[in-house]
Amino acid sequence: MTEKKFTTMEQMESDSKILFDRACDMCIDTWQTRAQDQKNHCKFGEDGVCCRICSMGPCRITPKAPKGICGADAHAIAGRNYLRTVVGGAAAHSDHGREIAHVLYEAARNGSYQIKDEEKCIKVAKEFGIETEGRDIYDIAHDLAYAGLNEYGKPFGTLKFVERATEERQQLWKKLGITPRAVDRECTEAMHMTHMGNTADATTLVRAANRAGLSDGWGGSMMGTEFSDILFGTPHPMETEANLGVLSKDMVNIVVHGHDPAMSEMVVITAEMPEFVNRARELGAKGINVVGICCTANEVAMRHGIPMVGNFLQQENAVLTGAVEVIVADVQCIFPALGPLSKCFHTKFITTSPKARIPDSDFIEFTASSAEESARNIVSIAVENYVNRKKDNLFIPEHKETAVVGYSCEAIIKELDGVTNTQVDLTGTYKPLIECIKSGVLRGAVGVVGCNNPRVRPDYSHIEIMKKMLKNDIIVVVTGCSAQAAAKAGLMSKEAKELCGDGLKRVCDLVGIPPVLHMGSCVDISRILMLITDVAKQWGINTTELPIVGCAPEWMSEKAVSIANYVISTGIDTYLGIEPQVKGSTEIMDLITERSRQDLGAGYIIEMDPEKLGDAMIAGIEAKRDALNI
Ligand code: SF4
Ligand code: MSK
Repeated sequence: MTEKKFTTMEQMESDSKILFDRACDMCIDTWQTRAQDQKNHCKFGEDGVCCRICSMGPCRITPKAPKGICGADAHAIAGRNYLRTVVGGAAAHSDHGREIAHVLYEAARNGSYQIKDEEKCIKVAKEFGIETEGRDIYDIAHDLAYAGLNEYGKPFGTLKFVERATEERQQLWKKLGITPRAVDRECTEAMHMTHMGNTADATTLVRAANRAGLSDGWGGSMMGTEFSDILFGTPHPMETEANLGVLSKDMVNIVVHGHDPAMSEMVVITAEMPEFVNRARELGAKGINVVGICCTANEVAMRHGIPMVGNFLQQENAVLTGAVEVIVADVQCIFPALGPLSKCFHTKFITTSPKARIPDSDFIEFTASSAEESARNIVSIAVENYVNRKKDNLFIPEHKETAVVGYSCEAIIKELDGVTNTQVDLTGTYKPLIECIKSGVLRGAVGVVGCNNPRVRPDYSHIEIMKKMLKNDIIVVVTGCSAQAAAKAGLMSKEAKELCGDGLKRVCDLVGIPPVLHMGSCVDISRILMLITDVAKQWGINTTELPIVGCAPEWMSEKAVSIANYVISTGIDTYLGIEPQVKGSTEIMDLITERSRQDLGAGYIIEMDPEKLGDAMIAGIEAKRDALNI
């Protein structure tokens, strides 16, 4: 058997360079040129000590001016900015979850959206105390969606999914006053707290950030994941491909971009309809090729095997190939630059959400009731646009890799069931995984998540850190744009076991899995929360004791800061390769690192050098093993 050659960073960067040069030749700007223009970042902004909360300011903290006009110091200002960042992320994730809950509410047997996972619908409905016996599944789903929507604004009590956490976490959150109540309440209250003339105490601001983050992870995001599974199916492993090479030179290419699967699912299904495929053929194309970018790529890859054309910083590259008929986006992580860029090609840039209106895009609103019609419209525009493609002006890089995607918690347990020892009944549990960790066959696990970022060499930290983990027998789970970085480098292929230490390689062989497990989109970090929680419960230890860490090596989004807050609050150390913008306050820095470890048992570890960051993660895992005496 010939040894597999994995796509290298240099090969990917060489493809990007060709596309970048194409842009320069056409006098089009891209993120590379704009990052160059913006490279002298505002120091006050970077350090988090610019306050523009009221019009007496903006006030900027310097040694000569240590307080704003109202008397707010660096700690109050950096703390307020930090909390507002978390709220931005928590609101975005949670509102995504709310949209899905509305779609679930509208689901009907003869409607645009149906229930795909009845078992999960019944299971989650029971958690909410909804009567399920002898009832129509759509009535149950309707009640569940209503109960879920109520989680956003209920006047009393705390979030239902908090009851899924370990008893130790629930008690600690109660003690610290960070148990999330209604999702909207946490976001609104945090905005109120940070209004001019309110909270100036650093600890209170960071605690509110923990609570707002928890309302995302154990609230909005978790509902987003669970309700998406109910509507579109709980993911199970399937093969796909990744990188720009998945674009087709002789098919109609539709790129789905953004986050909410309600839009992308419908586009995928519509693009398979014979009437559109036949029309594409009439116009000279071989068919229709739907591919994904950012988290939408994760959503449709793990449920339909749709190829991933790339991650966040690759969105312009996809258009620059000249091979995209339509790029259609719903919410979050969409460059406004796609508007003017698409105008330089035949590409139609379509936006679908009133929450993300972008100049130079065509707006086709997507709602549960108009979904079919909107999807037909979008696919039709793409097909009819094929004849406008300039076939002599294409550059589709050839690199692509295969990847196995779709390891939901249910799928992981199912895979583990396939290898359980029948003498002891370990079916339906993580116990085989726990045994592998206890025995040292696996040293531990890492969740690598989040965006890529022009501040660093894009994708490099993701890929190099993952490779380092694999070599050291540490299994990796991924979500978001980290997943696409892994997929592009071949790390989600089963052949990637060749990059692993002996222990992890053996596990991959035995279970038949790749060493990097794809768990979905950014909201699906809630799957990682459940994985960690159930492993801790079945092991009989606290989450803080697990030899498991989180890592966001190239994060850029407010959502990532919200995620980091719920991950550390769940007891998992989080390693960051980009500094949070709070450096101007020693107190806030201490609160999110050392003090967080004292109070929550986990905090941030910040290190910009990916080599050192990886070493620190391994050291962190080994220290947890030592403490457990394993
Ligand atoms: Fe300046 Fe205080 Fe107003 Fe902020 S709230 S801008 S520190 S006066
Ligand atoms: S899409 S939040 S760039 S991971 Fe979820 Fe990627 Fe980060 Fe957006």
